[in-house]
Amino acid sequence: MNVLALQKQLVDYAAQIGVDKIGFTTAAPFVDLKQKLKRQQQLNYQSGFEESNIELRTEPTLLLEEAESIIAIAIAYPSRMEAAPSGKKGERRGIFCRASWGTDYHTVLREKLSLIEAFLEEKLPGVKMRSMVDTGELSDRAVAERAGIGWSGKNCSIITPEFGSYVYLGEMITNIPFEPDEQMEDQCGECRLCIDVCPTGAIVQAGQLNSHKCVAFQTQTKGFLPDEFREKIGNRIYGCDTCQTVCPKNKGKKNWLHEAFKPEPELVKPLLKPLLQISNKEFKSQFGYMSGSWRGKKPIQRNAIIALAHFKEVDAMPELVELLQKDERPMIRGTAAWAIGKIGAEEAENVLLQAQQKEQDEDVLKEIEKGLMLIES
Ligand code: B12
Ligand code: SF4
Ligand code: SF4
Repeated sequence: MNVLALQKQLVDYAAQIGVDKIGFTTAAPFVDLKQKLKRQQQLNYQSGFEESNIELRTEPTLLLEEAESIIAIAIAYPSRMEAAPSGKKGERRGIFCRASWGTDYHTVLREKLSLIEAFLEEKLPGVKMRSMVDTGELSDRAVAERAGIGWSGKNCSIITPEFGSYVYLGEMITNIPFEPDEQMEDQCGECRLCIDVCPTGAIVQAGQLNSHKCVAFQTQTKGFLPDEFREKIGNRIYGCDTCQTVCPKNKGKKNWLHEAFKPEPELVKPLLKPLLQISNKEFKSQFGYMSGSWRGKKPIQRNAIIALAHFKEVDAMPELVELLQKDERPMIRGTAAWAIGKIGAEEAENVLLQAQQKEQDEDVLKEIEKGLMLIES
């Protein structure tokens, strides 16, 4: 079959199955990215969530021997929700970032890529394909950039003229020599809003992130949240959208296109207090379908405690005291101790002094100490 004709049919088919944007690039090595990744590794700016083998990340033929091209797909996700509940005293709420609204995007994009695989298999039996979304070796952004899906913004995101940066990315390496698309021109221009508003200064320079400083990364770690981020995280309990919400290229992009990503307001802006006592089973059944649940309930609970401290939510004292006295996890006891000190309610000092007598864990004792110092200050 004529490759150009097949490419045209594929573009039409992708639109039919709800792929918002499709682009094509060659399977040539990602030479610039290789250098960037090496530099990021040297500087210890990598998050640790990405594939660590730089060769695999930048040489598609190592992933599919006969690789000729890469098909890049983008699916838009909503930036606003209808009927967002607002928090108030006694009923404070946290927020999951937009990339966790609705059904886990890995599921949705993998489904689309499977449909494309079946389509190509039917047209060209025996075709070689390898698909990936987020957890694969390739850099989804570098592929999308080279396939003309969007430009690489100073906030690190791939920005499309149609949907802004609120797009998920995925790709498929194939042995079909599809015609590559043109890379898009940078459209950030002189703007640098994202760099200036980032709460932790994580964007070191245009397009370069120190992941360890990024709130989105910090909300996903499982240990104690380093002190320097406790004031910055606010009520974010998973991810961070600040460098996208300020972006002028996202203005007016509601992207209400896919039912699957429609957020459940009570889940993406959940009440914080009930999160402190949620069981594993309840967490899984309520939040398990969202991408933001991938690290389990522990980081979410830790962030919820910090968010309550951020609001100085005196009403949460009984729940926090219970965590400090009874929770089996030192990180949760310690974070609760810090939060109690930060809220500084009437009983805070006594509660912390009592806990100091009983506590055996050194890390928790340090947090109790910090809590006591916060009350004094
Ligand atoms: C690890 C990871 C993270 C880490 C590190 C992010 C980062 N910027 O590197 C953390 C946990 C912080 C993170 C956060 C987020 N992530 Co993330 N993440 C990834 C993952 C798994 C790998 C990214 C990676 O390799 N980074 C290393 C850097 C060096 O490479 P890169 O960003 O891929 O490539 C670009 C840079 O090199 C850039 N670049 C341009 N100029 C310059 C200059 C210099 C000096 C350097 C070093 C680089 C550079 O050009 C490349 C192409 O754009 C990808 C999925 C995947 N497999 O690719 C998703 C992915 C990048 N994440 C995604 C999303 C949605 C997010 C969040 C928005 C989620 C949220 N709301 O909290 C934030 C955004 C934070 C941010 N400002 O980047 C989407 C991005 C979609 C898009 N439109 O761009 C991806 C593609 C997942 C997906 N399949 O949809 N993420
Ligand atoms: S996601 Fe948040 S912390 Fe990370 S770079 Fe963007 S604004 Fe900064
Ligand atoms: S805020 Fe400005 S500089 Fe940052 S990504 Fe958007 S357009 Fe580019």
